[in-house]
Amino acid sequence: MRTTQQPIAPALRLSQEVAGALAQGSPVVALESTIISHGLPQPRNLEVATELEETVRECGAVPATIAVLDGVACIGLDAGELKRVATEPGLRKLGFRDLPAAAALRASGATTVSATSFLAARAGIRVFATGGLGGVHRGWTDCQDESADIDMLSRTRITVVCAGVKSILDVPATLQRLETRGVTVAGFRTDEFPGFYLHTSGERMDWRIETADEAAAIMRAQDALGGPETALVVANPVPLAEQLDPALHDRVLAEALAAAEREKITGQAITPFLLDYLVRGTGGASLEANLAAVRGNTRIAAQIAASWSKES
Ligand code: PSU
Ligand code: MN
Repeated sequence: MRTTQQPIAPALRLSQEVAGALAQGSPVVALESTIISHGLPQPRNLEVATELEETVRECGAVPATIAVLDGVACIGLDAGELKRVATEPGLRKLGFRDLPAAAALRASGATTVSATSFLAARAGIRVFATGGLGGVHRGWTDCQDESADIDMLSRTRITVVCAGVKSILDVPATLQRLETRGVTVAGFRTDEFPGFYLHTSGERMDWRIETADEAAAIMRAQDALGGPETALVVANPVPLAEQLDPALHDRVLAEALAAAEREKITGQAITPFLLDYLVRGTGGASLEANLAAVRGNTRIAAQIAASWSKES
């Protein structure tokens, strides 16, 4: 495992707490920042960012929220830096491909799943919690929008705990792509792939695990087998009681997709646009479901990180 004693690219800055935990082999959970800056409305976003870090701590692990500030990839943020991510106007959304430009041009930005996975793995962090992965957008035959999240997970040794992929996407197509790209997917106490705001997407999964220890065992098997450095996706559904009403979800999502087409929203802007439309169109109910999902994922990620550090 990489520790602070080993050289780390100068463009990466580990907080003292994260560096210390990694050096001791203590559990660390990476958290992404795009969900804070582009996925959740202010001022709730800062409260949530703080709460998620607390949740990781309560579960006995060290949180490492990741973002790029003035060109420096920061692994672990202090309170002031977290506030910057939550409130700075015009903060960029950075996928993996944006990292070199942001570093060279001293830009600041929140990191998506692709950029966060890369930076976390680079820093020696193995477990990462988010809400929902990016994936294949609907209407892919017209516009080939597939999130860079998928490509990065196909070549990064990281475990990402998520509530599936965002339901604004083409979920079956995304599952196909994860299969093609060799990304291991396991349901956490479920046989059905979660639907982000919804408990289930209706799609079946091939593997089901019941415990954090089983996730850690899969991670050890990944390493023992060798081969391409692929990720493990642990798909953990939002509890039924906290999911968004499926009928409301379907109705508002159809409106949101139509609005995005009408307003010609494409590229990086499409996901934040749809998530924001859902929040407003459901009177905030989608936000509560999204938060319930992220909270659950964060707890499971901390448990997996604990099991991983105990036995590796
Ligand atoms: N999960 C959430 N909200 C979000 C995201 C994930 O609950 O906003 C972010 C992640 O950073 C993910 C990104 O990588 O959305 C996907 O964006 P795109 O479709 O442009 O790749
Ligand atoms: Mn995209």
